[in-house]
This record gives sequence, C-alpha cells and structure tokens, in this order.
Amino acid sequence: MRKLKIGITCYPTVGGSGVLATELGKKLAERGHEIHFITSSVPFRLRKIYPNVFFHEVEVNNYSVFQYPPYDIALASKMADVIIDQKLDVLHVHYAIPHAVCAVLARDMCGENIGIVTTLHGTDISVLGQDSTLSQAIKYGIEKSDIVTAVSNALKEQTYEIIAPNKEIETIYNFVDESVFRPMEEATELKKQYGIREDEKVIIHCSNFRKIKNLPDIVETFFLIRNQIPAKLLLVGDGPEHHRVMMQAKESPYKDDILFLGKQENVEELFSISDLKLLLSEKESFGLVLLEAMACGVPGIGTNVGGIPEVIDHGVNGYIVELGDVYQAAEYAVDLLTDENKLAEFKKNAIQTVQTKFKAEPIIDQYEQLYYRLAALR
Ligand code: GMT
Repeated sequence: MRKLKIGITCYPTVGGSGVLATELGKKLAERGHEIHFITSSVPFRLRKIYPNVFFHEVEVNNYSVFQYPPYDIALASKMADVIIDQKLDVLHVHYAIPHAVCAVLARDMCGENIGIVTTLHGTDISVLGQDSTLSQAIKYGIEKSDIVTAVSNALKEQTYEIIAPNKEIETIYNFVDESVFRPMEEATELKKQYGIREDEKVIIHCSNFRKIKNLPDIVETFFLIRNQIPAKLLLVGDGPEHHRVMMQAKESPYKDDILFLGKQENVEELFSISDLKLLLSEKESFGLVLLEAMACGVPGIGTNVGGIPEVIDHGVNGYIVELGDVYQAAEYAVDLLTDENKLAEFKKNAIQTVQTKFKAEPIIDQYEQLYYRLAALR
C-alpha cells in the first residue's frame, strides 16, 4: 500500500481530543505515513522528533479593526495552503467546532477534492451541540465531512439526538499507547517521595477540573472512603473548579490526605502508584483517562454517563454508579480496596480490557482503512 500524506487538526493543549489526535499521528508516522499537524501550537504530547511529522502553525492576525481575532478563518486558510503545498491525501480533524467547518471551507478555498474525516469527541456535541449559536454550524460540518466518527456508541447516539445530522457516523474507540501506559514498577519510589505509607491505598482523579467533571463528588467519595480505611487522594490537573475543591478539602479532618498535584506530564507514573481511579462526571463521551489508568493496571469507578459504561465493565474492571451516588461509589471502593484478591483480579482485568477491546493497533487500522477509502476516491 502506498504511504499517505495526512493532515491532522486538533486542540494541541491539554485535553483528551488533542491527546488522541497526537497519539494517532505518531502511530501513523511509525507506519510510514507523512503527518502534517495544522494547529495553533505544537501538540503537547508529541514529545519527540519524528522525521515524517511536520507542524504547520496557525497564526492569527490581531489587526486592530478586528473585534475578535479570526482564528477560524486563519485555520481554514492554513489548511488550504497545506493541502496544496503538501499535496495531502486526507485531512482528519478532531472536534467538530470549528475544525470540521474550517476543513470544509479549506476544501472549497483550494478547490481540491480532498477527503475530510471528522472525529467527534464529546463536548463538541454534548455541550456545544446544545448551543443554538453553534448547532447549525456543527450539523453543517458533520454533513459536509466525507466520513464522521465518534469515540463511543453513546456519543454517536447523542449526536443523532441533539444534532440529527443526515450522515452515517461510525464508532471508533479511543486507544492508548501501551508502551507508555503500563504498570511501572520503578514508580514505587514516587509513593515514598509523596509520603504515602505502605498501608495506605491510593485513589486518583485526573482531569481539567471543569464543572462537568463533578469534583465535589470525587472529594466527597474520598472522605467516605477515608472514614473507613487509610488512603490518599491524588488530584491531578487544574481548571475552573480548583479553588472550590481546595475550599471543600480544607474543611475536612482528612485535608492532609488530599494531594493537589496540579498539571502533570508523565501521568503514567502517577497511575502506576494508584489502586483506584475515580471519574464521576456529569458528561463524558468516553473517558480517555480511565483507559490510561486501566492500561497501568488501575480499575475505575465511573458514573453511568455517556461512554463510561463502554469502558468500565461493571464488576469486572471497575464499577458503575449513578450520577451523584457517592455512597454507592464509596461502598464499592472500600469493598474493592479491602479485598486484596479481588483488587488483584480487577487490576489484571483492567489491563486485559485495554489489550483486547481498546488495543491500539486494530484501532489505528480502522482509521487507516478510512483514509485509504477516501484516498482511492481522489
Ligand atoms: O474531557 C474534557 O473536558 C476534554 C475533552 C476534549 O475535547 O478534549 O474530552 C473529550 O474527548 C476525550 C477524547 O475522545 C474523551 O475521552 C472525553 O470523554 C471527552 N470529554 C467529554 O465528553 C466531557
């Protein structure tokens, strides 16, 4: 098969959609394809230099007559340049707004019959899709893309409910790089450095601390657990809810058992010292962090929301609870964390789930096949 030239646009800063897009680009580059990231900055998870990965920066002119800098137009214009200059075979955009619309505009601008793949990631539908100032644009971007994928069946169904596009949507699950996300024996030292005792269980939550991540329930669940067993909570990330959570923690006698670690790069080391992951979100199309934790041997407790039940197999690699049911979450957690045999079984199952249902290579094959399908039509 000939190697393809693939353009990728995503949000390059912290966030699951940017992480997935970057990991996909890296894996495709390892397969010999030429990858062109068209983004506002270098994707943060790119980490190393690849000879066949290129970065095209979208620069936005802040001319004084503009009330708002025209990022969308600059992106579409840059996409059109890269399509022509690099003779791209396909353009894969992650997140519907504005990326899908920009890709369609770019295709029109340059007059090339380039194939557009749009991957829906979650809040582009569940939050922005509900916004009447954007919903028509989202529908347009989806319908004008050649192929549309969603990261879970739940997101696919939600897209039909909220946006009702006249378009087939394929589910392609997220994956993680299993060579990076693995149980790291060498991380045990880190536990000592954080002052975590041998008899303490480690619970972790990692997110962008937005309201939909429901941080108060994470902390409340931890307090209920901590009432019963020795444990520490690692809170990884930063965002709008950070201050509120710190205030909530401050009022508890267990305040010193919560470690606010802020944004961290090598989260695989933190997952490797953890026993349980909590993701009690109000909305969550997939929960890539759950998969990252599972790949490091960490079972999860998640809410019965969006795509979480497609990742957590209840009673096998974790537990599902109803949104807001912190008592049930704490009960499952204590039950698991005080039964060493069960915990070992769940940890093993978590890794196995990643290696079967969410294995990277077959998922990359699925994307690659889509690209070849489109490239053949050019
Ligand atoms: O979760 C976030 O706030 C970030 C967001 C994003 O757009 O980067 O994540 C979404 O995409 C991830 C990758 O596909 C999914 O794993 C997350 O579940 C999804 N977030 C939501 O649906 C809230």
